Amino acid sequence: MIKRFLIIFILFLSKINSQSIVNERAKWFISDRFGMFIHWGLYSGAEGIWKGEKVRYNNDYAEWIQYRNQIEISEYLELSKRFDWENIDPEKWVLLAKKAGMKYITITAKHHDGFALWNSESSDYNIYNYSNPKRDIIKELSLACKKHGMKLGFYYSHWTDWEHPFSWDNSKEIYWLDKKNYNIYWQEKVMPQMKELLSNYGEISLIWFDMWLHHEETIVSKEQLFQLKNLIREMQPNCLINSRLGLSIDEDKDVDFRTLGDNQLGKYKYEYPWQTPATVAHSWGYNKNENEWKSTTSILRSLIGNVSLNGNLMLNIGPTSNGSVPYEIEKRFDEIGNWLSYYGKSVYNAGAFDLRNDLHDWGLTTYKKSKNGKKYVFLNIFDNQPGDIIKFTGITESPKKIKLLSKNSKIDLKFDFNTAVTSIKIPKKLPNPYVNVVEMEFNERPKVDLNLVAKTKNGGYALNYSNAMTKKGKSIINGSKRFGSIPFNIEVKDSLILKWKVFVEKPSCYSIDTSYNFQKKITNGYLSIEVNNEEFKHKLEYSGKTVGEPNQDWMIDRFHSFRLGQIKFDSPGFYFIELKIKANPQNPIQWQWLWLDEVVDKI
Ligand code: JFZ
Repeated sequence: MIKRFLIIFILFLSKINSQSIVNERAKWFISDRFGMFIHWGLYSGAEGIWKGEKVRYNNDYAEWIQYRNQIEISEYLELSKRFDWENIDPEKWVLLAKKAGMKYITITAKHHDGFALWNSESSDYNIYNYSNPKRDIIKELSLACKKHGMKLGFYYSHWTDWEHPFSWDNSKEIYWLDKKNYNIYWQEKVMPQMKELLSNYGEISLIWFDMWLHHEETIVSKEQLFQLKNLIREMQPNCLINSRLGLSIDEDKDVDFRTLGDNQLGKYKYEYPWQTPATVAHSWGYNKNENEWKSTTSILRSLIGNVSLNGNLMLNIGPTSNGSVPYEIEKRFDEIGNWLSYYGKSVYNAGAFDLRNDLHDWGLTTYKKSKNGKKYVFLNIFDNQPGDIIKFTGITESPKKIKLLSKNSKIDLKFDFNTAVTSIKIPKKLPNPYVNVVEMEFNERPKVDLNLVAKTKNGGYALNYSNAMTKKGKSIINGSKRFGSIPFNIEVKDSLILKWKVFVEKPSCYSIDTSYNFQKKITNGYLSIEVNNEEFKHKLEYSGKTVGEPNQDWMIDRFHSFRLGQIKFDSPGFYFIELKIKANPQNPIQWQWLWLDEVVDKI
């Protein structure tokens, strides 16, 4: 009896917390970290061009060409004749994913055009009827995935469908919107097709829905979404569902992972699983005019960046009408896979470390508890010229070992631990051209000091609003404006007190600068800094004006750097730096940062 009560109680707790924790079925997802997205369909045959005209609209997604260029269905179907049905081989996509170090694949089983990539019983508008020889791409892909141990997921456009007469196809907004008819589409296409996808292709790891608005802003009803969701839970209880299903967290606490906007990388740490869908260039479907390819380095940084915040990356391929993948993608995927084969330890099964992920200027940190019980902190070094010594600030106990990961073997690195800073000696020439990885080993999750600001490579401390340990007083946060010519700043109309903590390794001397915009010439406003019981008082000065952009006539307030003085740290240790800003509502100050720069003896 008590046992049963306990179980119910635990279930209850897990229910109310479910949006903040990882669902049991999502455990693989947060361990895999890296997946492949495939956008492939009739649109791939158009290649981003229709009757000589490029896909319309500034955001020229090639898979939207039917809608953007207003193509009739009968003509759209003609695209199937451009496909090289003999040569298309989904197994190649799986092998490419494997080679790239990806652990799961999500394919557009049905995109917005409504065209199914399998032999669908509920809609003739499917690939089986328009290929020769007849193909069921989803079947073939599912078999290839099974063969190669790859997890498989389906993108399914539930909300939008440009084929079904009663579905919502964007244009119908103007002419008619009818919930009753829409439900016919739902019951005779969406539900049965989903049933097919969940019945005939083995284990499905995730369903990736694509409604980026809350259902109340659309024609889809909450009931319809629950009907769909319940079907998945019933038929494949282990299958993950993403947040673009269209229900809010209040309505459904049980979405398995959050989908960020397209190519939107993570900014914050979440415990809850999340993922960025990303492209190598711009379009998702194949677009032959694509010209801006992200570099291997940039993709690796995106992947590591997401992992350092507990997120995933699902990187897209848009194969062509002969099934091949653009060279630019293949090349990068090879390079990424090669990198992951040596450095994947810092990505797979890894996640955020306790310290702020942007604490250091050499790169980002990831953390992992290994199967052997050891705890690893990985320094993913983005800087190609980090110098002879890399400093890691914030861990307050000595690592057991530090190694540089490399292609051939791990190289033991000499290091020196001092209270809160570990100085690691690294080779002059680092082994990898993209991102290098240093591994610190601990027996237990290391203790940290969350308040510290790390010293930059060039010897200074950059102190700002976001890395302050405490903030008191009222202020307004102003994002950057006018193309960034007006920088991010903190507006103070009364008073603001910020405090930072640093660790100083040796007796040293620092100059102190601060940057702000202040537009009064006469004032009693001031700014003061207290370090080490010494106070520097600075009367706010008029910072002037400047022209926002050469040869343009817009004047902007000038943000200017002022020297406040010099400070001496006589002994190594922790120091607090406190900044007080005193202004008044008539004379506000827009403040940016403090910069403490080590004064090195001139040669
Ligand atoms: C959608 C699709 O329209 C697109 O074709 C592609 O499949 C992509 C992965 O998803 O596009 C979106 C969806 C959501 C956002 C932006 C584009 N969003 O939330 O920023």
